[in-house]
Amino acid sequence: MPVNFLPAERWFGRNDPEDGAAALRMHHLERKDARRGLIGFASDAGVKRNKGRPGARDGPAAIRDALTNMAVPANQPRFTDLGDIEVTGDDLEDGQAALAKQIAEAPANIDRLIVLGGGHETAFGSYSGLAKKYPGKRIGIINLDAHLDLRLAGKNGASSGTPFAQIRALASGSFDYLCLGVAEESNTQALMARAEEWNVGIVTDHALIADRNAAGQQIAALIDRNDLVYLTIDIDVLPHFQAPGVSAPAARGVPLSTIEHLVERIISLCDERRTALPLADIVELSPPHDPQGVTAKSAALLVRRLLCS
Ligand SMILES: [Mn+2]
Repeated sequence: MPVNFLPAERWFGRNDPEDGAAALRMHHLERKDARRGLIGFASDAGVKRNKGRPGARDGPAAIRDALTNMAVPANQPRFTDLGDIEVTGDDLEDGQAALAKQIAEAPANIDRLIVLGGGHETAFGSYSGLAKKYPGKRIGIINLDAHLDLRLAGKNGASSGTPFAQIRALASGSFDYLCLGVAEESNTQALMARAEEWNVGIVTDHALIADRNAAGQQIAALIDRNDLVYLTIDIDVLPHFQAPGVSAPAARGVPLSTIEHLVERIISLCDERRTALPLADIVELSPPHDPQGVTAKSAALLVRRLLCS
């Protein structure tokens, strides 16, 4: 079977009963019928087609491992682990379709689902599922990424570099895309010109390093003009010392504290303006290139923030 569905394994981790009932860690929150959900997309197909170094397939397991023992803040919602979609070969399109189906058919009580990638090809499955689940709703996309990922599918087909061009084709007239953390040297002039032609909002890594609120107005405007926000985080937006384990490490990058601030701002602005944030994903973690587990920990911090708010 080229695309497999792997049911969730039991969560386990450290227990500190001597510290009392409030000594909760993330693994204590996992149960059925919760408000928050996790699903993995264990795929290397998109990164391989994009000529990157493989390893993203092991991302979901590594993020769960890094998350399990993190401490839980007060009054936290529970979460449900929905298991993994596993793409074993080059069956990217079938894998994306399977992910979209799981998202569209996720239990109705889940108000926010976090997808653990996989390469950035995860995003096409994520968006497709969200669009299927909420037909007719205006979906605004916020991508935290060094790369625009707006390349056109060439003879090798879709990849981890093409998801937002594919999403635009699917969304036809309603494509609304804001990319935060764009690195000048990581995007050709062809992509920058395409972004301009397609009205893509861009805030560069330099702008966010100089002022962590540099994207504030663009984020607020996108949230105001849409019914739903889909947040996608490419962990290669971080500097190499906070995310060495990615297909393409960044020499500069936007610091984790700034990315955490952006995620927090997006969550709280969505709450304030009553725009839903039903779906987020975190992609491009490559555990074979992450011997110290730093990248997995950076990713898990962001997942925790999305689950615990
Ligand atoms: Mn990307």
